[in-house]
Amino acid sequence: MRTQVAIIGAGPAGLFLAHLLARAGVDAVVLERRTRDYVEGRVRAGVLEQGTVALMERLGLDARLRAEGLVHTGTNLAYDGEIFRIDMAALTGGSAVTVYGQQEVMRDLFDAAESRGVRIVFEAEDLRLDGLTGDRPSVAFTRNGVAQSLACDFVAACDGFHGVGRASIPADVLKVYERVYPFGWLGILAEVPPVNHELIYANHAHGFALASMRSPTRSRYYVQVGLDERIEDWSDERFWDEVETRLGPQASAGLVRGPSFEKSIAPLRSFVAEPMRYGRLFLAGDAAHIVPPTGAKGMNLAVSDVAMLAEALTLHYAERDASGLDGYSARALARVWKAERFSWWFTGLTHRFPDMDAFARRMQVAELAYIRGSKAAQTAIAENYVGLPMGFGGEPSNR
Ligand code: RFL
Ligand code: PHB
Repeated sequence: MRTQVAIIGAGPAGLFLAHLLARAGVDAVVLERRTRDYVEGRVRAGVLEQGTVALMERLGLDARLRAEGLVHTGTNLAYDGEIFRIDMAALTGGSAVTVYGQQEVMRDLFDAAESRGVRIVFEAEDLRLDGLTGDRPSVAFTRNGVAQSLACDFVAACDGFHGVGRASIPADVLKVYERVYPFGWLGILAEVPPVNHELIYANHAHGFALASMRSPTRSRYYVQVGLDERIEDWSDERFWDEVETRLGPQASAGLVRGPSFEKSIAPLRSFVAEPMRYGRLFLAGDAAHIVPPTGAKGMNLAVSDVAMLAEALTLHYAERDASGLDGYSARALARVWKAERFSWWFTGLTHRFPDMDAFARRMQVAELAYIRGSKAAQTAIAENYVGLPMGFGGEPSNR
């Protein structure tokens, strides 16, 4: 088999890249280890930046998003029983985020794949990358026990944090920056109406809580838990009690409880690998960087990476101009680091750290009180939360 761009991984990074390349007439094949059902079934991101929405629109994949996505012009912070709203639209000249689950995004991308000529090979196992520093890289894999090889010009590693892409780069070439947080998020989905029409991020002495949603009838809640916590010890009742306590009486007024149908714990990490290129291999999305979910940035960063990578590959094939590919890593990382900073900062503002003393907690509360009274501070949050520019057309140009 031969193609121009071998894409490893059919998550958001891989599939957005495949659609962008198909639209530009660049030949690509996506190799995914799992099945479509598995990839689509993973409950993950919920908040789309305006740039991600703009990209869905550019690809003509926004019909369901427009019909079912929930546009949020504001978000809310709660602490010590108080709650206040950040009017993102007013502070950013009209920008907003859209609540539309990663599962829905994946479904839209998969549904349109065949008619757009996006080729995906599922259950491609034991993948190995060869010849990355030469002119003729290739990807070896097995499918149904049969060894296969895909020759290509470039490899795009969109294979997530545990993928083979980053692992194929010699350790002395990569510089890794990492912070592992001493807690995780326990999240549930429940078929109950959300407690509020917008998200609520809560800082409580017990720890962080987040009230989010997937639709007017489906809620997503998270509470910060220690890394030693076990899901079995969290009955629904215990979870709801904790959410109610942490949101506080004002924010939790009207909380509707119900049985959870998904419950999982995710650890929190900040991670960046530099550079995002090695020879003919390019890293994109979680393969190159991880953010704690507090800023709702992970999937959106995967999208901004591949928007830049698609542009660079298109320039290469259309005009034999390598400047985009040569500049990709630096350009992508410039945006990645800003999202890393916001996600790290917002995590520090809202979570309880094990080594926190009374002073440190007072500092958090003082910062929240300051934000509550400061338009400048709220503007800084709003412009980061709706998403810094992704660097392609179709976005509001107010930032
Ligand atoms: P993915 O989604 O991990 O996809 C990688 C794909 O590569 C495949 N793969 C391989 N295929 C072939 N051979 C191999 N050797 C392979 N190794 C791996 C995998 O099977 C998989 O299909 O990475 P990608 O595309 O970079 O996308 C990243 C996003 O999925 C991730 O950043 C977000 O889910 C993060 N995230 C959030 N992001 C947001 O933008 N907004 C949010 O509100 C948000 N909330 C969240 C989140 C992530 C969470 N968890 C569970 C980590 C909330 C949570 C709880
Ligand atoms: C979600 O709805 O899953 C969600 C929302 C906001 C975040 C993280 C996750 O910051």
